[in-house]
Amino acid sequence: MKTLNIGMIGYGFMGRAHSNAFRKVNNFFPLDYRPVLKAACGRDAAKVQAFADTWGYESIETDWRKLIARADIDLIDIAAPNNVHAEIAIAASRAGKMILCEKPLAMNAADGAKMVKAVEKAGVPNMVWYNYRRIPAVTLAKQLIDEGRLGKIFHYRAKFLQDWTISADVPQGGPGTWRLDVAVAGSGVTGDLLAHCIDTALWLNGGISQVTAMTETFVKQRQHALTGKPQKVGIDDASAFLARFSNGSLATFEATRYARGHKALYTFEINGEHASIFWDLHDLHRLQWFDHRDAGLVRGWRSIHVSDGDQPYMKNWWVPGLQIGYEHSFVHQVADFLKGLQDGKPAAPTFRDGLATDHVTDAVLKSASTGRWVNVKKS
Ligand code: SOE
Repeated sequence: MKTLNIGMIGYGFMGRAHSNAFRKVNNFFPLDYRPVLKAACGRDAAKVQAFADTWGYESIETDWRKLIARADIDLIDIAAPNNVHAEIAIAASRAGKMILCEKPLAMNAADGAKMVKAVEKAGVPNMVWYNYRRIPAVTLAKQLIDEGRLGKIFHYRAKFLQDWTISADVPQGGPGTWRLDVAVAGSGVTGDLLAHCIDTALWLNGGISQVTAMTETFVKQRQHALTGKPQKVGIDDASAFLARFSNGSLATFEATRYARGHKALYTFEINGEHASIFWDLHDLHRLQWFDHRDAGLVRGWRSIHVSDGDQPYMKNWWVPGLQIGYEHSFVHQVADFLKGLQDGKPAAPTFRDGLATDHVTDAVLKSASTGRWVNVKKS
C-alpha cells in the first residue's frame, strides 16, 4: 500500500470533517493508497496541537509556508477560510503538492481562475470539497438522470435555508463567524450555501447559461469579533436567483440564513418529461422518486431508502437497511480521490469544476447589484 502524507491547514469544522474522512477511508474502501495524518497547521500553536492530538496528526506547523516546504508532505488540504485558498493553493501547486480545497474554490472567479491555472500548469491532482455530491441518495439521482430515466428535464429547484444569523448580536469575523465577514468569506450565502446547490446542479443538469438574482443584507452593521468595533456588513444574508440551463431547463435557487426554524435545509427537486426527483438533506438517506410510466393503479411518489448494496457506496458500509450520514460523504470523496489517483482518472469536482460554480456565483452577485440578467462565463 502506498502512503499519502497529509498536511492539513485549518482545524475548525471542516478540518474535523476532512480528518475524520482520511482516518476512516481505508477501513471501508479497498484502495492502493493510505492517507497518513502527517501534520496539522494553524496560527494558534496550542489550538493546533490540541487538534493534532485529537485526530492523531504526527506533528504541527504554525506557518503554512513551512508546511508546504516540507518534503514529507504529499498532499495539502486547505480547510482554512476562503480568503487564503488562492495564495495557499498556488504556492502548494508550485511545490508540486496534490491539493484538496474546501468550497467555495475562491473568493471570486478571478482568483479561482488563477488557482486552476496553477494546478493545471503544475500537473498536480486537485479537488474541491463539494461533499453533497457523495451522499448516496444524491449520487443515485445522478445515476437515474444519466440513465435517461427522467427524459428531457424542464425544471431544477434548489434551496438551502438556515437561521443562525438572525440576531444582530452575532458578530462578524473571528473563528466561528468569519463567514459573516466579507473580507474573509468573499460573499455571504451566495458563496457559502448557494455554491453547494450550484455545484450539485451543474453536476446533475449541466451548465447554467444565464441568471437574474436578488440579494439582501438584513442586518447592516455588526460588531467585529476581533476588533470589537461595529462595522458595516458586506455579505449577502439572503440570495435568490432564476437561471436558464444550457439544456433549456429553467431553475430557481434560494439561500438564506434568515429562515427561522431551518438549520441546514438543503433540498432540490428536478422535474423531467417522465419522472421527478426530490431530495432533502434533513432526510438525506432517502430519494423521492415519481415515475409517470408506472401503472396508473400504483403510480405515486416513492420514497427510496438508499441503503442497499446495489445503491451508490452502500456496499462498503453495513448491511441493507442500515443508513449512513453526513460525515460519510467526506469519506466517499476521499475514497474517490484515491481511486482516481490509482486509476489515473482525476475525481471530480476538480478545481476547474469548482471554477464553474464560482462563475455562477459571480454572475449571481453581479445580477443582484445591476438588476439585470447576466450571462455566465464558462470555466
Ligand atoms: C455554514 O453554516 C455551513 O456550515 C457551510 O459552510 C457548509 O458548507 C454547509 O455544508 C453547511 O453550512
